[in-house]
Amino acid sequence: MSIRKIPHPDSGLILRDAARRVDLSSRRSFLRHALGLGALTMLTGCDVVDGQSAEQMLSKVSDFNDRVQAWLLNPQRLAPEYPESMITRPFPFNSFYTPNSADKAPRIDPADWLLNVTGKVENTQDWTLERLSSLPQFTQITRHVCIEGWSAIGKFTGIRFSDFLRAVGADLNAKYVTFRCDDHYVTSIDMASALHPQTQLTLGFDGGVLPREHGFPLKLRIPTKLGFKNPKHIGEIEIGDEFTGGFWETYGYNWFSGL
Ligand SMILES: Nc1nc2c(c(=O)[nH]1)N[C@H]1C(S)=C(S)[C@@H](COP(=O)(O)O)O[C@H]1N2
Ligand SMILES: [Mo]
Repeated sequence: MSIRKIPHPDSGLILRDAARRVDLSSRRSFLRHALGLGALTMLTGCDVVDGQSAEQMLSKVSDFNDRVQAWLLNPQRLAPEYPESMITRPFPFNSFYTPNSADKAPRIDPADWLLNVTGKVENTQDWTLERLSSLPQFTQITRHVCIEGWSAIGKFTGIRFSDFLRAVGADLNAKYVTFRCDDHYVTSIDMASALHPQTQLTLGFDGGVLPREHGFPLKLRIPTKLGFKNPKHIGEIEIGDEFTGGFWETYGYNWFSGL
């Protein structure tokens, strides 16, 4: 099956049409409805570009259904990782503000920048970029899937978010982690997803410093969730039990949006 970087803009319709023709059990159609196209793309590694690739994607899900089910039910399930040769360059830019232009991304002076940690944590001391950069880091190459119909593979370097939560003495039994960004974007995730081993507090991109348009100085890279659950330019991380939702979530996007 060919892997294309930019899915067809009509991929949702193509997939639905193909699903009508492919005979799926109710369990499989549950998977299809519960996951949606973005998650199916992450799961199967294929993008829908035409009717044939949509059918191939669905039959791939059917063929490996039991494996997929086991994977779905495993709280430690991993998003696929990719070789260097598959990195998408240039990596697309996206934002909630209009015009949707990288020129509008906030300009942050690293010397002035502080990360606030609030809510159910033992240590609410602010983090400078220097102190944050001294924590151990790892690199992973994963696919970012945007709900608007594109996906791209990128290389991200940063701190395992579970290590950061432990470093600040976060209450790991709290329900939610909320991210407030310096362009006023907001999103939040559940604690299980926050503790997932691939969830990363990202400082580096493609071997260099995280570029301004991709979230300088700090973003959350969470490859088990859709693109809008990956906040850029993070200024505050809050741990708490109150549901805080997020920007796109108030427009009806599914809050969990992940695997
Ligand atoms: N602060 C902030 N984070 C954000 C957004 C945004 O507008 N502001 N857009 C989200 C969406 S919808 C996507 S697809 C990705 C885009 O990230 P990129 O520009 O690095 O590709 O960022 C997500 N995080
Ligand atoms: Mo997105």
